Amino acid sequence: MEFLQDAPQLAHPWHGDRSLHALLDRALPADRRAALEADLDALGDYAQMAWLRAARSTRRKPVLTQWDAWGRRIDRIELTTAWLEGPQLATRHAVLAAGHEAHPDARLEQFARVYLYHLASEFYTCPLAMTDGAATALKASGNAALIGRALPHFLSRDAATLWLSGQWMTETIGGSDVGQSETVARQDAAGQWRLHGRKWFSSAVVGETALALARPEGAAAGPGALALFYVETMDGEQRKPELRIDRLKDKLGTQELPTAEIHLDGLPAWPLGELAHGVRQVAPMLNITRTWNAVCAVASMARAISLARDYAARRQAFGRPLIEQPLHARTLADMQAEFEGAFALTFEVAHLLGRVENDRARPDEAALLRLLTPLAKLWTGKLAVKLCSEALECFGGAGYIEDTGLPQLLRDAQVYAVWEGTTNVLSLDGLRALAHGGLAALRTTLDAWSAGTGDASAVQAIHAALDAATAYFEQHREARESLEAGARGFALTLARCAAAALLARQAAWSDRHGDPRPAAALRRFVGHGLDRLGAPMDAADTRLLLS
Ligand code: MFK
Repeated sequence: MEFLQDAPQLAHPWHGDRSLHALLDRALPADRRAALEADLDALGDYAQMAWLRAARSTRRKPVLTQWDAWGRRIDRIELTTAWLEGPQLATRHAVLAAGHEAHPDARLEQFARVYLYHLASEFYTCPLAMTDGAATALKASGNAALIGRALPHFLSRDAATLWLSGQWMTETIGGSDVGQSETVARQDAAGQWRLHGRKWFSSAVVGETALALARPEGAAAGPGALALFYVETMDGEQRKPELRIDRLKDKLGTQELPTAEIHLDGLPAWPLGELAHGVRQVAPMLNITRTWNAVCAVASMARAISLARDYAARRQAFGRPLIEQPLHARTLADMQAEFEGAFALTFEVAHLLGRVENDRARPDEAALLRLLTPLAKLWTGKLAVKLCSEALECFGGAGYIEDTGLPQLLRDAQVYAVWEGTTNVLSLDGLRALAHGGLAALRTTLDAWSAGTGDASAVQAIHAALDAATAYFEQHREARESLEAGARGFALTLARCAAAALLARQAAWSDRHGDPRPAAALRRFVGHGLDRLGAPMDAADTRLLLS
């Protein structure tokens, strides 16, 4: 009988996740922690079922049918099974609604659900993220009519009344630089605003609503003159004729997600607030979707590590299981330590968000949240690609074979660095956030987070890296070009400092509860180095290297 290798088995994503258990045990009051259990159990069950189902099924993509047999424009999109199950799952387990409960722990509890649901949902979390962002932007706008109309649908706990929102920003002329948008808003004879233009990356075009940037007719050029509008896409069961889906994108990953190019041909629209400063008005949405992005990126890392670990115990090479091979074990341990750091930072952002939204944060914590949100997004976006790539390698050639389900992890992970602002755009946003006092807030908070640890060398490393980052900022703050040129290394250094301090806090708590593993993660994470500033490079060398 020929040798047959066992496939990797997916451990229950909730029962088997010690990081999530330790976090929730530490951070939540006992009654709220207990109340969460049923949803996390069910979402973990669903995730395990979805992994097994995917292994037995032919992979499908959404299909756009633009015309019916009689020539009527229909733009119907057929969705995958997980997407059809999405409204039920999301509402039954309050994946959106839980985050908007009036409680400082609401966001942490919500994002624990998101983390478990994300991969099984086949990125149905994308429209959920945008809907969450739209709910948050609507609340921030104070537009009572739109809040009354849309919010009950966005936060519905009943699949029959759930509405999803898109986020229509990107155009052919501008992805990062949305200020160049060409979509125009015109008022018709009755005073109704209508949108005319083309949106080039409409993620998850299935939503009943969207928030869209457009330039009111006659307004000046540039970002400040853009306005933010709310639109509805459906007339009952029919898509509105003023919205045309030109085609679905053919993407590297996230293939179950119907990302579309669309034309707006007079689609009725309602401004959220003033008819200008649309970027400022959409910013609350961006910060929410960026938090989802980070949580989903760590979910991909957790999945990749879980499968690679399981496989390392099953696969024998050179006379023993891979996990007993010192170099392979070390590789996995390195991945685990980086994951734990990213996990700690991401869920701290989620927790802080809930405290800030519920007026339970100190003033400097609002500044801290503003800074840590882009840092978490940009770091986890890159790290997910790195760890998923490393995980595929842990399977040798099998990791390169489609029907193991492994390559999809890597292809999907690439989106986290691109969505919602690239790494460089987010690095620049980190600089923008410093205007609100984020650096001082970070310094004070890092000390508080790491105060209880017995790991003096970790504390020393955190201080040294933060001092180096602060010195870099002080040295370049008046020289915008060189400050921006080093913004990525600066942002990554701050992210790693924050993650190390958070690991120190978790390690101190876990030590008291008899678990020495987070302390080992802290040592290893710090051992990888916190300072990512890199050697300075002058602009002349940059030009030479590009010439
Ligand atoms: C599973 C996970 C799912 C995740 C969801 C997936 C959905 C994916 C769909 C997409 O990817 S949609 C495309 C997303 N596109 C972007 O994220 C755009 C990236 N570009 C940027 O973020 C640029 O930095 C930006 C568009 C914001 C630059 O625009 P501007 O107008 O040149 O910015 P400016 O003038 O610096 O800022 C305008 C105002 O917004 C300022 O406020 P004031 O007017 O009061 O001075 C800024 O402070 C404010 N602002 C900008 N970013 C902010 C912010 N405020 C708070 N938070 C921020 N992040």
